[in-house]
Amino acid sequence: MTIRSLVAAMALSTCLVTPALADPKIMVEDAYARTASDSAKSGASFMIIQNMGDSDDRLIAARSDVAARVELHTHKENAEGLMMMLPLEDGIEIPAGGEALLKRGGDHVMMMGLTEGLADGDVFSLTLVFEDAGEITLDVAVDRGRKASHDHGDMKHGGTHDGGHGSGHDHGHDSAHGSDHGSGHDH
Ligand SMILES: [Cu+2]
Repeated sequence: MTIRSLVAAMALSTCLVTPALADPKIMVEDAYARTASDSAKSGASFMIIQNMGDSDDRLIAARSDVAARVELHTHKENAEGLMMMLPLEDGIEIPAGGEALLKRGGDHVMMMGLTEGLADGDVFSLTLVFEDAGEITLDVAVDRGRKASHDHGDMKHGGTHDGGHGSGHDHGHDSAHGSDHGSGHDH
């Protein structure tokens, strides 16, 4: 992987991937993708989709420039006990005030017919289409080092997110506003 894509991947992993909306209904957190190899023809994306609104929503489609086709898949055990992937015709529901967890071995966004392949650390743009919230485009980094289980009860992860976000906002706003207004008015 290149230095540039590594830096991009690191930056992505430390911040929320959200659209620039004033009051987003849907927030996508912790998105990452996997491919079996740099030249693999397919890959999958995983993430946590949170519904901050008071009505249910549904992920109904997805697309990306890096893939000929993007489908919503899940894994199911067949009669022989093998795990099979199959398309979710009705999409993925995200209940009001709840979340949908897209993880390995479960629901996922399947990218098929990768045009140039995706190497570890590559970042690509993925557009999610929601029934109610409309389209949300996010950057997803390929991360083959990610462990299989996507445990939401990870205290360390949640703690750094909340702490960094809260204090950063408050300080930035107060000082910037105060000095700008003061000097502007006097002159
Ligand atoms: Cu799949």
